[in-house]
Amino acid sequence: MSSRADLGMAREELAQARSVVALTGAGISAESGVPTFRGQDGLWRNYSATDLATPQAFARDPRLVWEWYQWRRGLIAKTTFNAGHAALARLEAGTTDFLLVTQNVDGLHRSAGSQALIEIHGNIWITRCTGCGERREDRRLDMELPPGCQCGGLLRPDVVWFGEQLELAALNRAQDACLSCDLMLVVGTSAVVQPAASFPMLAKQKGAKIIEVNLEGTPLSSWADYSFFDRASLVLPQLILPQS
Ligand code: BJW
Ligand code: ZN
Repeated sequence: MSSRADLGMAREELAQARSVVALTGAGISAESGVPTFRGQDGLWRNYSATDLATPQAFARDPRLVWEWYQWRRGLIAKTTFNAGHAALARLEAGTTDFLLVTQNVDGLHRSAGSQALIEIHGNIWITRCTGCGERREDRRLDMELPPGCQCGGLLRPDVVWFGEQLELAALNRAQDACLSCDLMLVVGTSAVVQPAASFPMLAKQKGAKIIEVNLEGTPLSSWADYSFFDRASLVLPQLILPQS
């Protein structure tokens, strides 16, 4: 566990780094009111991942899967970005080469102003037609379920479920950035879902420094250069100071 003195050192490393990748997970949005997946109040406590977040579940019962997504969309619609998201948007503005790789589908990083952003598990506000493949932003909370496309196909949320491939271009861009960065910030992820869970090790093997921010220990904590075990909305603003 890193100390207050480490906070100053980590801040300095971040300020000096030329190329930075930030990898975020559900924990950064938890303080905005978006439920996480694992842990005490996580979604998988009350819902089964295999019943809801797999292509098989959608094929079996698209209405059930959509009801769960509409409930989550309703929750997310009421939230706004927090000081953790805002700090990462600031970091982008002040870093020569920056990429934010998020596993989150809530869109809060973009609302906070992040632009160099890859949403590797997709976005809950975009639908994709299982027939013609068309993607479009769709923020409706009151449509009949499951929604259909003009082509007659069924719409699905444009997110990546277990057993599905991540979009190759996004995956390659994220992995390339991990292989060439000087420093990686890993925030609010349990680091158990592949392939994102292996990104920090890719960076570490190429010599990057790893700074972790999480409420609790993760598989990364034993080899990260710094681990700060506190809320992302408290730690990130201390690591990434406002530009003077
Ligand atoms: C705070 C905080 C605060 C809280 N401040 N911190 C290799 C080995 C074994 C298995 C596999 C493998 N390769 C692939 C697999 C299978 C699978 C996988 O990884 N399974 C593991 C569970 C074992 N992966 C896949 O299927 C992926 N596809 C793939 O790899 O394709 C190729 C392939 C397929 C099949 C076999 C082999 C290869 C796709 C993964 C898609 C994940 N999808 C989901 C749902 C997205 C849509 C939706 O939102 O509905 O993505 S699952 C869910 O988990 C979601 C998240 O993005 C993802 C990660 O979760 P995250 O963000 O880490 O959240 P939590 O809740 O786990 O953690 C929150 C953390 O925050 C905690 O640590 C807290 O302490 C912390 N925290 N408050 C700071 N205030
Ligand atoms: Zn269609």
